[in-house]
Parts: sequence; structure tokens; C-alpha cells
Amino acid sequence: ETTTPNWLKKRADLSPERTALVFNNESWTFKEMYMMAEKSAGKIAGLLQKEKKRAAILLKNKPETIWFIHGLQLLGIQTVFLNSRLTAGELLFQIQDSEADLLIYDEDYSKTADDLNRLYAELQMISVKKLLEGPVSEPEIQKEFAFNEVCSIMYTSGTTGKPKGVLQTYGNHWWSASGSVLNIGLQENDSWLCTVPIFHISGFSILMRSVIYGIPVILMEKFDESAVNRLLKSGEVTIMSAVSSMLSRMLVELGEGNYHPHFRCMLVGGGPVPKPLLESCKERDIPVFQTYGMTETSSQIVTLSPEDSLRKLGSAGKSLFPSQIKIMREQKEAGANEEGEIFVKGPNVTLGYLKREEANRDSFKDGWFSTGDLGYKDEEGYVFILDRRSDLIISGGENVYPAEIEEVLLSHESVLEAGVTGIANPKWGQVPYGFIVAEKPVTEEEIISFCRERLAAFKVPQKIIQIEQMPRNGAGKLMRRHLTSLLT
Ligand code: S0N
Ligand code: AMP
Ligand code: MG
Ligand code: MG
Ligand code: MG
Repeated sequence: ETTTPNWLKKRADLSPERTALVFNNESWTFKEMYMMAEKSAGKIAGLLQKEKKRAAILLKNKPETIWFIHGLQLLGIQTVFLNSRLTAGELLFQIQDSEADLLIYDEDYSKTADDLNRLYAELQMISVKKLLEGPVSEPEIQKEFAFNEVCSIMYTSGTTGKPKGVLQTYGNHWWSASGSVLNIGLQENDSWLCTVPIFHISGFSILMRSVIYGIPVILMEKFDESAVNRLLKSGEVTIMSAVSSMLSRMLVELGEGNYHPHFRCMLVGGGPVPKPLLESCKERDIPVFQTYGMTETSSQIVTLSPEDSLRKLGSAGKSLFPSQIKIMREQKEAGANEEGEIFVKGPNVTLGYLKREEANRDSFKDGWFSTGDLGYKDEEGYVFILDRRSDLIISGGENVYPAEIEEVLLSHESVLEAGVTGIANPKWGQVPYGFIVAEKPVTEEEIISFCRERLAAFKVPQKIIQIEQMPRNGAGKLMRRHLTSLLT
């Protein structure tokens, strides 16, 4: 079994004085970061019994979050990353499903924590503030990482049913970071701007790359296009990860301005990247690289290379060095320009979903992971992503699963049938619209506020449309994409 030294510990030993993190006007070296992580580990260890192995975090993009994540790794405790946009009810499922022994939350989420406490009184929880004030014990530090050990768990929903915990091992993160750097390279002055949430793999992967490569993370608590543009103009940042909605907002704010020549890579993915957006980047000499990846692949698995980023605009690129991609059509590998389902394979692909035997059986075929996404390779082997896993809506980089919204709509006493589909939206890419067949009179406002209590804001249908009959095929299956044509 492959093991390596704990990455942060190793990094602090190799380059103690290099900058690890910049946040507002403060910065920390790798040596300081290790000290903070060790101290955090000591604080967490004092709370947990020895055999406890999983902690959930409901935290912000702040330095403490990074200390705690590394602290948990030092203790050999798996981290369950919770999306702070979710409601207490949605979080409860993930906390219980993952059997987390502890919840660490930011003070700003005290209201959610109180709600969780009401719903699940046995859950041990502590705020960052309390944890930082508490005593430090002498923790037993795990000096090594085993590659096939689970490091992190992030939830993602499926086409049907409840969210599933994606198991990400240390090996997955290592290979993901390696694949990225073997594509875009590493330069003396590199630094990676993190304004995507750390609770998504888009953000967490930046933390892993930072310790593995020895480069600083420039962290922002909240995405703000003018603050980001100022940074990119300053020359302080060389690489940034973004989703399309962020990039569009940045371009509007940028106007006729330009980024500093040090800025060398704008990695854009997490959902469809519109061609016109890529073209306006090209016109302004913004070094844009489309990437395709997912929680199950611990971030990028297909990314354009520097030499192709302009020539192959619109493509997500080729699979990164340690991984493979194939397009399957009617059980056979598709030919050039033939559309099919995207399958991926490689050491950054998840071991599977936590406690989901059936989903695991369905997702893996001969060592290949079936993504459910549709795409094709051109004659040179470049991948183009055409469509998402069945019916998945992506709103500003957040996934919205129609089945999950429909379940909530159906639970309303006035709703007999429900269907949800994504409608194009200039700000978010797509937003969900709800279609209902009512059995009793009900207003749009009533349904929307009912959803708001139960679902994260980005999942709440922007409109509720009452219809006479749901479009169904001969077998009675809801044809979600036909809903769009019912809009007047
Ligand atoms: C786009 C973001 C930044 C918008 O958030 P913002 O502007 O901070 O909004 P708030 O002030 O919090 O809220 C204002 C109102 O907007 C609503 N709202 C917020 N977000 C959304 C949304 N996504 N959709 C719809 N509505 C939204 C709020 O509810 C609020 O509404 P009101 O006023 O009514 O209360 C933010 O959404 C964001 O950070 N998005 C990005 C998330 C992300 O990172 N997704 C990627 C997930 N995928 C992966 O991690 C795999 C791919 C990957 O790893 C990757 C992706 C990109 C680049 C690189 C990689 C890589 O492979 O390395
Ligand atoms: P998540 O794990 O939540 O980030 O969701 C990953 C999904 O986002 C993928 O399965 C795709 O459906 C979608 N996605 C990611 N990157 C791209 C891209 N470059 N173009 C189109 N869709 C993408
Ligand atoms: Mg917010
Ligand atoms: Mg997503
Ligand atoms: Mg009902």
C-alpha cells in the first residue's frame, strides 16, 4: 500500500518560509500553517473519543477552516464537507447518512446549528469560536497518509433518490493535483486564487494543490467581481478557478480593462461554459482553460492544455495525464464526432459512494465510471461536453436535481403531480421552474414559500406554472424536457 508523509507536515519541513495562505491583509507561511493545524488538531482531539472517525464541517472560506481541515487530516479523521447554502433539513440527511461524530460550524451559521440541534439532539456540535477558546490536548498525530484511505466526503445527488456521499481518498487528491500540474505546469511565482467554496471540490482541490506544490492560496471569503479583478490586475495571482457565472460577472466589471501578464490560467468548469463567454475571453487575451470534472473525480479530469486553449475553444480538452476518457454509444466505443455517454477511469476517480451498493454497481463498468454526461471526441481526440447527466440543472455551479424538488412539491397538500426543468437564465446559466397539476386551488407564492422552508435558495423554482396534465411517455415516465414547451 502506498503511503506518503502528511502533506502539510512535509511541506512545512521542505519550505517552511514560503507563503501558504493570504487572506485580506494577513498571510501565513507553511510553517505557521502547520502550527495552526497542529493546534487545531489538539483542540478537536480533546472533544472526540479515540475511535471516532468522521467530522462534518459547516464553515466559510476563512483561514480557520483551512487549519481545521488540516487538523482533521493530522488526526486521521475523515471530513464531511457541508454546503452552507443548504437548509437544516437538507444538512441533517447528510450528517446522519455520513454518521458524522462531530459538527464544527461557523458562528454565522448558529441559526442553522440551532435548527440541527432541535432535529438531532444527540449530535455533538461546536462552533469555531468555542473550539478556538477551548483547551489544547496533546493529539496523536498521523504522520502518514495512506493512498487508499478516505480523506473527504462530499455529497452529490442523483437522478432519483437522496444525496450520496462521494468518497475521496488521499490517493484521489494526490493524483488530481498531479494531473493538474502536469498540464498547466508550475512556476516560481505561482499562486492560486480561491473564491469558489471550499466545501466544493473546486475549492478544496486548491488547498490540496497548495500543500503539494508549495504555492500560496489567495483566499476570499466571498466572491466579489471587483475585488477579484483588482487582484488579477495586480499581478499577485497567477491561477484562478471559476464557474461561468463568476467569469461573466468579472468580464462585465472589467470593462475595457486588462489583467496583469502574470495571470496565466483561468480554469473554468463545474458546468457548461458558453462559447460566447470563451470568445470574449479570447478577444481580451484572458488565458481561459475550459475544464470538465466532478466531485467523483476529485476535480478536473479533462482540461485544455496551454497550447490548445485558444485553438480548441469550446472543447474541454483531453483527459489529464493519469486518467482516461471514452465515449460509449450502444455498448461500443463511439467513433470521432459520435455522441455518447462519457466514461472516465483513473487514480483520481472515487472508490464509490458511501453505503450505496446499488449505485456503486450501476456506476462502475469494468473499472470505468459512468458519468451520465453526454459528449463526443473530435477527430483529434478533443472532448466536447454536450449535455449533463439526465435532467441535472446547474445554476451558478450549484447542482439542482429535479427529482429532489419534485418530491418537495408533491409533499404539498394541493399538489397532485409535479415536474421540474431547467430554464436558461443569463445570470445563473439555468434556473429551475416548477410545473404542477393542482388538486386544490393554490397560489404560486404559497408553493414558493413552502419550497423555501425546505430547500436551499438556489433550488427553489423561480416560477410555478400550473398545467392541466404532465407530459408523459407511453410508459408513464415524466418527460421533463417537454415541460419547456408549455411555457407561454
Ligand atoms: C456564483 C456564486 C459566487 C454566487 O454567489 P454570490 O454572488 O456570493 O451570492 P450570495 O451573495 O451568496 O447570494 C445572493 C443571492 O444569489 C443567490 N445565489 C447564490 N448562488 C446561487 C446559485 N449558484 N444559483 C442561484 N442562486 C444563487 C442566493 O440565494 C441569494 O439569493 P437571495 O438574494 O434571493 O437570497 C456562488 O453560487 C458560487 O460560489 N458558485 C460556484 C460553486 C462551485 O464552485 N461549483 C463547482 C462545483 N463543481 C466542482 O467542484 C467540480 C468541478 C471543479 O472541480 C472545478 C470547477 C470550476 C473550476 C475548476 C474546477 C477544478 O476542476 O479544479
Ligand atoms: P459536481 O460534481 O457537482 O461539480 O457536478 C459535476 C457535473 O458538472 C458534471 O458531471 C457535468 O454534468 C457538469 N460539468 C462539469 N464541467 C463541465 C463542463 N466543462 N461543461 C459542461 N458540464 C460540465
Ligand atoms: Mg452568501
Ligand atoms: Mg456542480
Ligand atoms: Mg401532494
